[in-house]
Amino acid sequence: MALDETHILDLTPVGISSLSSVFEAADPLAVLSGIDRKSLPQLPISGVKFHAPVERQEVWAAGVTYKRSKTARMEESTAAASCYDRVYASPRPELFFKASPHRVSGHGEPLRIRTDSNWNVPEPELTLVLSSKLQLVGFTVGNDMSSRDIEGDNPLYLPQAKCYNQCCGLGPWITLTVGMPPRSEIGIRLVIHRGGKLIYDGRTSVDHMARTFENLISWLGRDNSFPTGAFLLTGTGIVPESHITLEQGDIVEIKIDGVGTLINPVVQG
Ligand code: DO4
Ligand code: MG
Repeated sequence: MALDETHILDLTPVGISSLSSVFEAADPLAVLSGIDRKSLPQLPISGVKFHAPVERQEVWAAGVTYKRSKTARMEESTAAASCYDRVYASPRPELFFKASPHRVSGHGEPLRIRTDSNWNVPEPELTLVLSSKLQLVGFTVGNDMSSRDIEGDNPLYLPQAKCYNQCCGLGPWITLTVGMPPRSEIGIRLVIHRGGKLIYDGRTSVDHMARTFENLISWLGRDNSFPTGAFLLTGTGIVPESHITLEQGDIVEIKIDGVGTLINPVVQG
């Protein structure tokens, strides 16, 4: 558990060694606030290796929830333009399976460019952390890595553009729902560095999302169960201009207000 910007607390001495033991509790906040922090070991963040904050949960994603995503997709695919246009305004959102836990990278771990793709971007997305009852227990930062040439070639290729090894970043940690600012104050920033230089800097606000969290969760839960909980990336509102594609060695930084900054190096598959 993060204590402040510089230290984390080791909760194992009080018997908390999994995320789900907190998230499946009737009141996750009560579990954490009932702990006597002074008695626990404090570790400097600089010496900690972060794993993705995912255990056995499935990772799903919503798409075309911001106007910028709709426009970018309509530009990348003439064949599918009307699909993107319609889904933005339809009652039923676009929801897709993004990753099983072994495909997810945590803070500092690499994210991959597919070997068979030449146009790849990060997608910075506020990510909902859901209990097995689909209760919204927290938020984290998500990176929905996407191969735009594969997705743009044919919408039926979407699962290949989205789901492969090291296709998803999550982390660095989870903020409980009570700790988040109101939606109108959650800014998202995406920065890409190449060879020590800034090559992209974009921002949006969750306030520009066309759907509510509750709407996305209710569609995800239709005739669908999540016995170990789920993560739901809520879609991107930042899409770099069409000439930008990720390269081996790029550093992708995503900052979401209320959570923190997820940083990943990019590797070429
Ligand atoms: O339909 C393509 C994917 C959309 C997406 O991932 C997004 O809008 O974030
Ligand atoms: Mg996305």
